[in-house]
Amino acid sequence: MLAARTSARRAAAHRAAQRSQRAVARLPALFLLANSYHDTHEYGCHSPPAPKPGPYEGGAAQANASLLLLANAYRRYGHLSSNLDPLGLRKQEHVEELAAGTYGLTEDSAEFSTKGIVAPATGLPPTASLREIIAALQSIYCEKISYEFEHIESLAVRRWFSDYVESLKQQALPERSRRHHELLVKSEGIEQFLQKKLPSTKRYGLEGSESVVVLLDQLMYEGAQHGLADVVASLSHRGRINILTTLFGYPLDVAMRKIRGGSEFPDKSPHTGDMLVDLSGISTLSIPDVDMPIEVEIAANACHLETGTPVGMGKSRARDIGIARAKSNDRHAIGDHVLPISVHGDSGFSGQGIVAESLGMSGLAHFNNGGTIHVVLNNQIGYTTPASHTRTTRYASDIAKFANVPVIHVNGEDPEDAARAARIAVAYRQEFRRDVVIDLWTFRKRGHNELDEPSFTQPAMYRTIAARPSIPAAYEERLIAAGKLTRDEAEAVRCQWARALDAAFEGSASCSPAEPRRPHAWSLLGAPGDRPTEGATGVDVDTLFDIGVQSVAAGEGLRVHPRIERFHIRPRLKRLEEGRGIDWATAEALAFGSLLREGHGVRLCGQDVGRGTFSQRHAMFVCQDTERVYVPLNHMAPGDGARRPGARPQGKLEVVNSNLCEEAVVGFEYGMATEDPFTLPIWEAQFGDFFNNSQTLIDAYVASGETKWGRQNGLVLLLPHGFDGGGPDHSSSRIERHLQLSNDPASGHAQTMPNIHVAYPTTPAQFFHLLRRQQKRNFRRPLIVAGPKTLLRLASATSSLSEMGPGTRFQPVLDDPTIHDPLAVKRVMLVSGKAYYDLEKTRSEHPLGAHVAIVRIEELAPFPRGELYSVLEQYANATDFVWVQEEPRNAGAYAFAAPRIQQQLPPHAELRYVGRPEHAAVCSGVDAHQAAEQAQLVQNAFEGLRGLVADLVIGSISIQKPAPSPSHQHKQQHQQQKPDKPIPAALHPASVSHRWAAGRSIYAATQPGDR
Ligand SMILES: Cc1ncc(C[n+]2csc(CCOP(=O)(O)OP(=O)(O)O)c2C)c(N)n1
Repeated sequence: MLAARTSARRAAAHRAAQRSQRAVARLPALFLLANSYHDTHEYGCHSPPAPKPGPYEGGAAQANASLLLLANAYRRYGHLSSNLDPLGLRKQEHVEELAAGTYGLTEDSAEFSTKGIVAPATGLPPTASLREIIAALQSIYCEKISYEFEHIESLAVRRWFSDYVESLKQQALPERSRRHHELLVKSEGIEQFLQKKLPSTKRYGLEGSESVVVLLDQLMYEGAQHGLADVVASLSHRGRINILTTLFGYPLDVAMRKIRGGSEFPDKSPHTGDMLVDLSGISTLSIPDVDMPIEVEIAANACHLETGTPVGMGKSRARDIGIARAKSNDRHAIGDHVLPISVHGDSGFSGQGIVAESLGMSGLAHFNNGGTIHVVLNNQIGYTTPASHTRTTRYASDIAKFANVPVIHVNGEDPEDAARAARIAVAYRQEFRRDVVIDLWTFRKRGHNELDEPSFTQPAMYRTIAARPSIPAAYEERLIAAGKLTRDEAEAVRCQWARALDAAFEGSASCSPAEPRRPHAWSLLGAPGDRPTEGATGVDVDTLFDIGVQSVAAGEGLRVHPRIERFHIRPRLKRLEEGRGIDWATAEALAFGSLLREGHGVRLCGQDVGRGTFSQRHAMFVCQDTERVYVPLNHMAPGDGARRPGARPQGKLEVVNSNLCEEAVVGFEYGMATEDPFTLPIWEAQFGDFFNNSQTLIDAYVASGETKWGRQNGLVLLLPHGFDGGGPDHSSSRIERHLQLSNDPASGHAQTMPNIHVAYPTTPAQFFHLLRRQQKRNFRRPLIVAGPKTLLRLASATSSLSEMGPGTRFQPVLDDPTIHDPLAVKRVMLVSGKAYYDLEKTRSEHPLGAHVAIVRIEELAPFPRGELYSVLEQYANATDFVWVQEEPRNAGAYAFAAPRIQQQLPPHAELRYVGRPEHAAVCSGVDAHQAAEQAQLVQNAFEGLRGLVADLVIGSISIQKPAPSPSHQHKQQHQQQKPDKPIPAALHPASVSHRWAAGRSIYAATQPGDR
């Protein structure tokens, strides 16, 4: 009955797919839709339409062409003549282009019409003298705030910018000077307090740059005026502790506890914490003059400068989309809900390539977050290196210009100017949903840290700094002089803050930090410390069939490339029909599709992932007539589960063909992964080894983020791996490096909190389960997969649908399925990944093949001790255990796996190595050499079998029982838990052992001690 229903459903699904393909063939190109995949709001890329310039009011300007040239020169070059340096060391320049005479204009020229020359709201009358016009342009473009926007291609954007800033002077900004004053007092106060109490602590203080606190506060204020109640900020080290406590609500007592050497986590927390200058957190702020609470997350970041930039950008994108989803905001445009802010140092911003990478992708579909506001905290020095040596360019911010990003330069001397810069930046961001940079010029009062002596290297600069009042003090005096504040009021603010600091210092000795708050969606998963749970990941076979068919169903009117039809669609349908021969790409599609059906999202990102590096995936079809992009899995009919009460709506597959970049992209994906646990986040390297361009992100975020910061992430790194003639730099995903990141203890004790999974699966079904397991458990953990290349099309590397069916799950160790008599096995080959298929082929043709078991370790970290033990114990007569790998000995999994395997072997057995010797390059770049090496290593793996098999007979004659070695005791305990199982002979030292000759192993029957 069931079988009949199943086959009827299969037939129906198949017919539907065929119908849709026939429909495609019939449809004339005329009916085809425009390409909308990349900019639909469901992927958060619904941006406002490209700006168009308004009508040109140039009638009068044409009459005054010289005057227009002058006005435009101010827009382009005004910044060169502006007053940006609070130290006064950088002098305002004389700029030829800003001289009226350059355009033949003289002081006594007649009155000019200002229409079409400057923005109407400049405050200039309709006609004005040259002197008045120049004065207005000077005050707009050449004072303590100036701009660079003339490099932007769009005339509409340039015109918007000049109109906005030319009108701003006339706008009465909301009076917030008391708020600015309070923040400056706090910012200065905490530095002075810490300098007095803990003078030997390196805090990388904010003195000299306090106005950044005002700037950030004003950004949030301005954002709130646009309805932005969420902020995701990434900060640099400079003044971080100051900014966190004075502005972002980080508990003062916890900060003091940390400064005094304590942890930012509760006492028994498993998290190890981070440096003082990398603290992070989530808080809800109540900001004066803002009538809604603001949710702020300071994203966790590593000390590696600027690596937090793309992380924050990714996080804010995921949060923005998440909020829109939660609010069922169908008209959501990216950036509607979240204000992303990124604070940088001047040397870091200009020096670190990841900044350019991040800016370069900021405007791309699938990476857009609605615009990040970048603040360059430009204290004009990096460590001991002056600005003149940190960059070739004039400004620290210059790198932003290549990405069409406008720059607002502002002198940090006057916090009111900083606030003004914030207003412009937020207005721009809201108008165009693009990044913008504020270059805030400040200084650094002390050394790089408080223990450094800055005058060793910058004596003149530091004489100037010592001679000037602090920025907060100077501002206070100005406010008092202007009658906006009394001395008593200023003193009251100071005293109140001093009391708070004293109390926090006292309290820091006994305070107990709370577990860090988690982004909202994470509360649906297990809390830290909860028991990890995970179950079977198999899926009903009919459902898989249905998903598989739909994964290649082209949309109406879409003409698929005939070769895709022939080599991808038809074979997939045929294999699904047969229920076997399922290849990797199909298994992957089944994993994706089943997760989507269950309400998870999937984001697949990397270079050319839509088609797949090896032209295997075709997750997106491109219409051959219109180039319309179509992702079949996003058009699946809902499954039965969708009808269940409370079922989540079907998820979406976001296929992200990224720009040619690894570091910032991995950072971005990590940021998204830490925000949204219900989207499977995958980054695929074009070839496995290209991951190492993003090594910092993998070391310091993906692999260690949970340990340091208590923030989980389930990022999957798919790294094509395998020695198949691709050359030294296309062959290895450097498994050894990922294994080195694993916290799996070599001691053999199970790790309660593994930090990453590293897998090298050999079948599509295993890959399917690995992907599904990521989402189907109550926690999230990174997964690094050494992925297939040649295996993608290897007929023997396929699976049946039933291997993905109900009750099935990922197997960390795959026993040899061909062994009928385990006691006949003399040699156990242990292998991970692709080499299995070479060995298996040789073994199947070898006359003594029945005496060799090939055991696959599919998951290397955490190391599957128990599973391996259970497999090995069957091979009671095996005396020869060989690790076989195609990587050189100084690479691959050998160094990691060998000691862990050794613990599972009989006491006198020693794991042998067969593989390439140590080598500097991954492998030979000469195809013939590489192929010969590969053949040789397989041959080596089968050497000496004859002698071993002879041992089988001798070994069965005499078996002695030795005293258990300490390393073997836990195995015996393991045995004791299963009293009815006979102790296998292989666990006792056989009377047979190996003898090693120079450089080569020889196998012979020997007595113990004869080695
Ligand atoms: C990738 C990286 N390289 C080097 C360092 C060491 N380092 C820490 S701060 C710093 C100077 C940073 O200067 P800048 O970006 O101008 O920030 P500032 O300290 O002046 O605020 C350096 C070189 C680092 N943390 N990360």
